[in-house]
Amino acid sequence: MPRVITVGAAQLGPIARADTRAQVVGRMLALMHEAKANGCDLVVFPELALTTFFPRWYFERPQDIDVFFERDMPGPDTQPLFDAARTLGLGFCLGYAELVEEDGQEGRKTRHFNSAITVDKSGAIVARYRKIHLPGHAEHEPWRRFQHLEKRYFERGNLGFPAFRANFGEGKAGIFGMAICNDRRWPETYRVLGLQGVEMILIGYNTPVHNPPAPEHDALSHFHNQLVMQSGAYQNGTWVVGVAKAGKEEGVEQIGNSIIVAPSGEIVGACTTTGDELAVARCDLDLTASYKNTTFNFAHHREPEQYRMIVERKGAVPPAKG
Ligand code: CDT
Repeated sequence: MPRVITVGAAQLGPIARADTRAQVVGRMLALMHEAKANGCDLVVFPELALTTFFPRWYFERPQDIDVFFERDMPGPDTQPLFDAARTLGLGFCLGYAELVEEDGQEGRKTRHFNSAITVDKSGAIVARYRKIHLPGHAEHEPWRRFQHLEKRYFERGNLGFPAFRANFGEGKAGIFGMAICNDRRWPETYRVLGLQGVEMILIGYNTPVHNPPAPEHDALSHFHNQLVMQSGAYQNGTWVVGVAKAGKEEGVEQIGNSIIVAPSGEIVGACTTTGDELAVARCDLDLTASYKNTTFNFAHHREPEQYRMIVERKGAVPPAKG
């Protein structure tokens, strides 16, 4: 019997800075109900889904930053998502800003991560990921029309790219992985998960149309979005679900273009607006096999020893002789 997981890409339109968590969670619950009505087993929400994309502003005071972070997951505002998972029998993947209080040798330490969790149909958190490729800059750069201060507000993720087994019902178990936004542009993300046999990668993102250091890329933002996820899927024989926070948010235009990509690299589901929208696709996890067992049979065709020789040379091309 094929292992078919029906997935909903639960794109969110803009979230204003003044919007409350309860308002946003209300919108997410509406998408979860729509997903259930469409037969979904799993819905994927965007990166930093509970708030506006706050790294676009420069803040100095910790209290101005920490309001965007969750100390508990679930907390009082997010508990309804977990309750809905249980009552609807619907898993979800959620991106959010995670604040962790740790007791270390030097006393209490507050840590900030750009994180995602996967929750199963019983409402249990089955996996956690913390964003590794943090884009942007750490200092205020007033020349930009808007900031991208992820390197200021987040620590680099410390959990690696772990693939995990999850079960979304009878005949709906598989190997999953998560990545967040800028991670999707890096082949290493997919390959590290691919080497663990991943069958479906869940990715949320917030991507402005305008890239201040390279405005010449703006017109290619949708093309690049699709290019990286389609090639990541094909080259690793995996499903990829990419979900945007879209539309004009606090004056900044963000791409939508949420897509569900098959292991063939083909797009099989897509959002067509820049608002709250659900795109649904039936994803047969067993379709991964014909790629993993043939063209991308890693055990048979990869040449890690050859790659290592180049890495040890640090990738630099030796100077020309003579
Ligand atoms: N949130 C996030 O990671 N955004 C980045 C913007 C980089 S500008 C090309 C992204 O890779 O989409």
